[in-house]
This record gives sequence, structure tokens and C-alpha cells, in this order.
Amino acid sequence: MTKYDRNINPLRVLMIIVIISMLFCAKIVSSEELKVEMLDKSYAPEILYSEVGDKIIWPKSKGHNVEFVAGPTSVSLPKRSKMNKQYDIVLETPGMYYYWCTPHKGMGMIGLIVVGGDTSNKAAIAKAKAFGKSKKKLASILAKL
Ligand SMILES: [Cu+2]
Repeated sequence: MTKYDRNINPLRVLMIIVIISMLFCAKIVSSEELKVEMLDKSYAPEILYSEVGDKIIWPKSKGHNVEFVAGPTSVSLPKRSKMNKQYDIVLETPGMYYYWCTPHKGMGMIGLIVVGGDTSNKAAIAKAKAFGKSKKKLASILAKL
């Protein structure tokens, strides 16, 4: 067998393709889908722990939406969701994210997402805007972390 033959051995090429596709599939399988329900005046769970690349879903719920208020400083926050529609996002930067429901932001309808176990921006989240009942709620949620 010449050197040239060894390099283009079809079995070897096939093995490389199989290994690359296995790695690719493992990467897809490792990202999860997580759900946050929009209840009467609250999100459940109020604190969602996710990993980088997980898909986070707020299933459609009448009268509610999702509006991001704060997150890691390097990140541009996701767009505000439409009322009465399902909302899906993928967060690619570790850290804490804070959001509220636009019509119920003063009634305690707020939520936090901790991506990749990173709570390094907790102090900044604690200083973020909160209206009415949500001020106490934010403090109590942060106290659980
Ligand atoms: Cu709401």
C-alpha cells in the first residue's frame, strides 16, 4: 500500500465522518428544553436554572408576556415577547437574567434565570428596577440564591 492509498482509505474517511457526526449529535442532545409557566400573577418556577444553549419556553398564557429587564452586562437582552403568545429563547451567556410581565410588573410577576450556575451579577440584579409588590418579591427571590 502506498502512502497515498493510506491517506484516502475510504474506511478511514467514513470513520472520521461517523465520529464527527456523533460529536455533533451529542452536542444537540445535551441542550435541554425548559418551561416556565405564566400563571395568574406569577411565573413558575420563579427561579429557573439553565445551562448555556438550553431552550427556554414560556407556553402561551392569556394576558401575560415576558420582558427582560437586566442580565450580564455584555449581553443585549432578548426582545420583549408578544402578549398571549408562546415565547422561546436560548441564552448563550452565563449569568443572571431578570424579567417581568409587562402588564403585571408591579404585581410581583417577575422571574429570574440563572444560566450556567453563574450568579456573579447578583448585586447588579438586586439594584435593577422593580415596581410595587415586585420590589419585595425580587428581594425575596434573590435571598433564595
Ligand atoms: Cu402577567
